[in-house]
Parts: sequence; C-alpha cells; structure tokens
Amino acid sequence: MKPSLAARLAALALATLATTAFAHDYQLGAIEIGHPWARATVPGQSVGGGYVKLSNGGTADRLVGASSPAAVRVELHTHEMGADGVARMRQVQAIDLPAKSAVELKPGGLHLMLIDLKAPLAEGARVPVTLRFERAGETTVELAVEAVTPAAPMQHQH
Ligand SMILES: [Cu+2]
Repeated sequence: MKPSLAARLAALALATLATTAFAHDYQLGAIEIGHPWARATVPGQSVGGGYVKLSNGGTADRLVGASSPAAVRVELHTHEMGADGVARMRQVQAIDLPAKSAVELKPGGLHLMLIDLKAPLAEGARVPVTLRFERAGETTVELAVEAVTPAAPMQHQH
C-alpha cells in the first residue's frame, strides 16, 4: 500500500520540525537571535549557562537584562582572568551590540547565567527566557537544552 499524501506530508513536517529544533532563530526588530541553547545540568546544580548568537543589523543596542520562569533570576555574565591566573565569572550590567555586528554568547565567554534553578535543565527540554534590549524591547525565546559536554579548556597564565 502506498503511503497517502497526508502521511507523506506529515513525515515532511516532522523532518522540518527536527531541523528547526536543532537550529532555531528569532527576530526582534533588527536583532536576530540565533539558536539559543543551554547546557543540561545535573540534579543539585543550582546554576546553568545560556548561550545565543545576537546579530544586530540595525543601530547600536544593548542587551540589558533577562529573566526565566525556570530560575529565580538570570544574570548577564562574562569570564575574566583574575590576577592569580584563574578564570572567574563576573556579572555585567549590559552586553553591547554595536551597529551591524554580531556578538556570540558562548561557553568560556559572555553568557546568560540562570541562578537558583527551580529544576534541573533536562536534555531535550525547552526553557523560555525573556531577553530585554535597551532599544528593541523584549522578546521571549526558548533555550534548547543540550547534552552536557566538557567545558572548553580554560586558558591559564603561567
Ligand atoms: Cu556565569
């Protein structure tokens, strides 16, 4: 028996969904919010990192805040090398998005820090996060939770 057209269309739609789940993008005014994701956490872990690529096709803007129902609060963080040669996270008040530029929030660099998680971030889950920009306003995106992978090796000064 030949699969019906409806069945084939359904299969196609599923394939499209799978692709979309892997790389999903959002648009807010001139800002493209590319593939927001978070690293899965283990039970007992109280914080989680969120990452996204922000491409600004318009005039200069700034990411000034974020929030999520999955965490008590969300901070903007950067990694910095301390005088002792140990990399540490530091909270920043805003992340600059110069005109016509892209800024990537990624492990080992700028990131969203979900603080006091209400539940572990499970692989495959989607976690809503609202991003607030100074000019563009705010929008809610979903972080795709991906498997725990070893962190990028930290650079140490000797
Ligand atoms: Cu952090």
